[in-house]
Amino acid sequence: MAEVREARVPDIGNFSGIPVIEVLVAAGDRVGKDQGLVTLESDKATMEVPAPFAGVVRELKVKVGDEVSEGHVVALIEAGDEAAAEAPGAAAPAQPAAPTVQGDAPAPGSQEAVVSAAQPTAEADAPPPPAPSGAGPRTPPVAFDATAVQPGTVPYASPVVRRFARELGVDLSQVTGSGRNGRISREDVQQFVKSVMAGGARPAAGVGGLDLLPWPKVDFSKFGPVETRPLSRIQKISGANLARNWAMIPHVTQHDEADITEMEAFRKRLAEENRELKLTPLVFLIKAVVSALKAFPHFNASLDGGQLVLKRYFHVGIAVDTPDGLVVPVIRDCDQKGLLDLATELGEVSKKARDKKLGPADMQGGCFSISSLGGIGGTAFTPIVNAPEVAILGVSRSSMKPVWNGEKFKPRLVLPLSLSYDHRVIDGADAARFTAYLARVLGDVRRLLL
Ligand code: CAO
Repeated sequence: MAEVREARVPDIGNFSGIPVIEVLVAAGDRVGKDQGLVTLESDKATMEVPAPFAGVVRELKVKVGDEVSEGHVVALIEAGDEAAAEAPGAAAPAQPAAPTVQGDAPAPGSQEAVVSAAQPTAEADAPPPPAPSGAGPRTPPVAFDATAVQPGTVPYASPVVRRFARELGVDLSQVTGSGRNGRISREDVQQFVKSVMAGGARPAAGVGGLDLLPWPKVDFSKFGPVETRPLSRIQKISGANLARNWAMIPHVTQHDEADITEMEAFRKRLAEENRELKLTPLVFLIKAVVSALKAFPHFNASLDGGQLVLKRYFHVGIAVDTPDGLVVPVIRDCDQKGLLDLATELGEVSKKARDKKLGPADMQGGCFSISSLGGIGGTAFTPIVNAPEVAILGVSRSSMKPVWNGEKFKPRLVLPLSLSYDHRVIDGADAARFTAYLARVLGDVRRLLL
């Protein structure tokens, strides 16, 4: 008989006492290395505990609702092929570690089930049973921007309560939960509806005291054929963050243009010499942003109550478009890295993001974000500040334009820049100075050496 070994919670950053919200396997299941065993969800991040080796699950040491920290034993696994061969279903191929997106449907293992299962109680609408083991490919250790998700942005309620709210057209984000950790019960929804119908209480004031009308409930099928698709888990979480940031930060967007004719010529030469790398304008933008953050330190800052925290490090978040939604991995210490290093790292994090392999640590600690749509098109847009940062640079597609040089029009390659900023921290004049500075540096990249 092969050796039985412990599968423990790995290093999960600064988290401890994280609830188990889903048990993904059962005793007797055969698991592949890195296959998810259980899902943990704090109020800031979701992660899976992977099997450290292949084998057969002999015993589960945790159940839904248990709280675990680094080093906690979650299962005993009989290691090795021999054990796997004995297990029922051994002929089936091992579940791959990184195939699906979690929570695309309101079914066990979905966002709805996951969120509600984080708050187990003795109520009738108790958490759903764990997802059946071996029921299809497992989620990769998908993780979200732990710094960006704030407690309370995703309403806590069971699937039954969610269904009930949907039937009544109630937006759960407007309901105040009376249960533990703000969990919303059926009674809370009923109470909410009563108060709205009575014309007294408006829908519960949301984050920051917003007093908004309920979301319009429309039966679109009355107007033509429709299809309903659930939002991905990443879309739900990033959507909650974007909504909060848009509602709470007084945004202004400053638009500018940079003449990158010479920069492009240099970039192309460099790309030719380094064909193994994908050297796009974005790496020059990262360097230019670092230079601008040094020149304008209050752009490298965060609001903390009545104080401004100024950062002395230069970690830049890059918005990456993935099939499941937007994620923002962070490239660290960009001030200490050259263009080629940044190109390598950008390629790595983009791939990791698209392969759903980013962990919480990959998305923490950003000072400033860049959202580049330059590879796609457009002339300007309004990026949303990635709180608690205070500014974000949007980049659109460069194009040749006639530029007046004082004597005649010359064809120049012009890059559109759109800087959104938190007007509580940054004044319009400084924003204009910041983008003018960026344009100057990008117009003559030798300035990056200064
Ligand atoms: N102008 C003209 N061409 C540009 C350009 C620009 N501003 N930026 C990039 N390009 C070119 C690149 O050079 C590349 O050309 P080649 O194929 O000839 O090499 C092509 O467009 C594709 O670039 P890319 O988008 O793959 O690479 P990137 O380094 O510019 O960006 C990444 C990487 C991960 C940021 C990008 O792929 C991405 O996901 N962008 C979307 C971000 C997003 O969704 N933002 C919106 C968030 S809401 O605020």
